[in-house]
Amino acid sequence: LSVCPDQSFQIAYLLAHLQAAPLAANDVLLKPYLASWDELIKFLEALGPIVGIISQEIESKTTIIRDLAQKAEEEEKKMIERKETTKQLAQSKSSNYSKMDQTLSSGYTSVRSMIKMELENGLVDFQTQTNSGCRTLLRLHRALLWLQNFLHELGKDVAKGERLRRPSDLCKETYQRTLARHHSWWARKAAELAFLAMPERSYFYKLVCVKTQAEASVVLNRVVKAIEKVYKRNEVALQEHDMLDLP
Ligand code: 1PW
Repeated sequence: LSVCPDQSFQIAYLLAHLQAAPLAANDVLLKPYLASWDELIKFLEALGPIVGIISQEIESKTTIIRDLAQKAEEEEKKMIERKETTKQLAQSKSSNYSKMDQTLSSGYTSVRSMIKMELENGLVDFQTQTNSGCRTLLRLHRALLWLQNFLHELGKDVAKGERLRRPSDLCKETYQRTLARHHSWWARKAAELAFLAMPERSYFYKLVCVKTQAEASVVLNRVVKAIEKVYKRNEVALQEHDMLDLP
């Protein structure tokens, strides 16, 4: 995939971040996951001002998780500094400092380490709404299913003579069968406005640097496959911890 000139969104970067996200057999690294979202947000922003406003809501979710990660990192630094002082005072090597390091470090590295750390520290509320990383990830996770479905539909090629469907219709249908059920009446109205403002197919071709539907199919299907892999892993991780309905 080549870099497309004169635009912010780069499908090559999106694919690279998505492919960097899977960790080991069943985990997802948060940094590339959030970087994938940065790129997806650029994609949405390129679709016009109304969709742009809606994507700010998604962006705020990525900010919440990044802020949590940053705070955790600062806490960790402070702890290590404190330990250093205690160490100097005690002047002894025989302690469990290294054990503390392990429990503290990098809770927000991956989806599973975040779930584990937040659960262990009682940060996940199953009854009322909080800004835990887990419930915030769930919002992104649900939105990713919509994007996966939308891009999949957009990437479908048709037989000769058949007509390609309008992106705004595809967007509307995929939204209604995925994300809409999780949204309030107001959010659904906002989404409906965005469907009306959706550009034509040729505009999407430009965004992903292709000229024909056949080329678009190839590119979009690579992205959809990469999204699918990440999505499935997160679905399993959240489901294993009963986190698919976090308020
Ligand atoms: C391009 C056409 C847009 C249709 C798809 C919509 C994209 C998803 C973002 C919709 C945002 C609508 C307003 C707010 C919704 C929030 O309530 C919701 N956030 C998300 C990202 O789904 C849930 O977050 P909350 O309220 O539980 O913190």
